Amino acid sequence: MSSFLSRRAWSASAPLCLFRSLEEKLGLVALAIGMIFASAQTVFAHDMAVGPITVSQPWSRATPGGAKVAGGYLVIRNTGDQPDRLIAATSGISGRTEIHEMAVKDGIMTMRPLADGLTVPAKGEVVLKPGSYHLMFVDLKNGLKEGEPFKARLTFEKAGPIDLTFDVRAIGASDAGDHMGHGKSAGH
Ligand SMILES: [Cu+2]
Repeated sequence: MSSFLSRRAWSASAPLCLFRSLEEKLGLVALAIGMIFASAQTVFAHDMAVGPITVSQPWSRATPGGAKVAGGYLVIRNTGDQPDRLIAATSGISGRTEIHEMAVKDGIMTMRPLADGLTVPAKGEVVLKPGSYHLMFVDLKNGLKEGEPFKARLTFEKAGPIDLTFDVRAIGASDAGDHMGHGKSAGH
């Protein structure tokens, strides 16, 4: 820090061209830092768009040994004037991929497949998250490991297919409602 301050003091008394050169260097450093952050966001966010539909932050979590199901979470935004509908999902990691909702029934949190898909309102969004709407990867071929992303495809009734990369977070990236609901679903 002290060397930086003395350098600033030195350059202030130096010819203008030297001072400008230092400013340009600082500017380049700032640009480089900005580019690192921008590319990091691109790598981690995995936002994808098709038509008026944008899907952001797809994530799942690592599964304990022998687990046969995993949840998938993301945000779907629709900037269009018409509602659209998520009608199907597929992934290489599972035998099938379902669209689920969770609800309290007779005081117990349960989940069920949405036979008609999930509507995304015009100029609106739907959040798939633990304890709420989610994708369910059923009949997992291998366990999911933290830090090992996987690909999946969502299909919208109007916008069509959209390919996504899901980040896999730690097993602990969970909430109680979600965990309980999956435990109850012996049918899976
Ligand atoms: Cu489910």
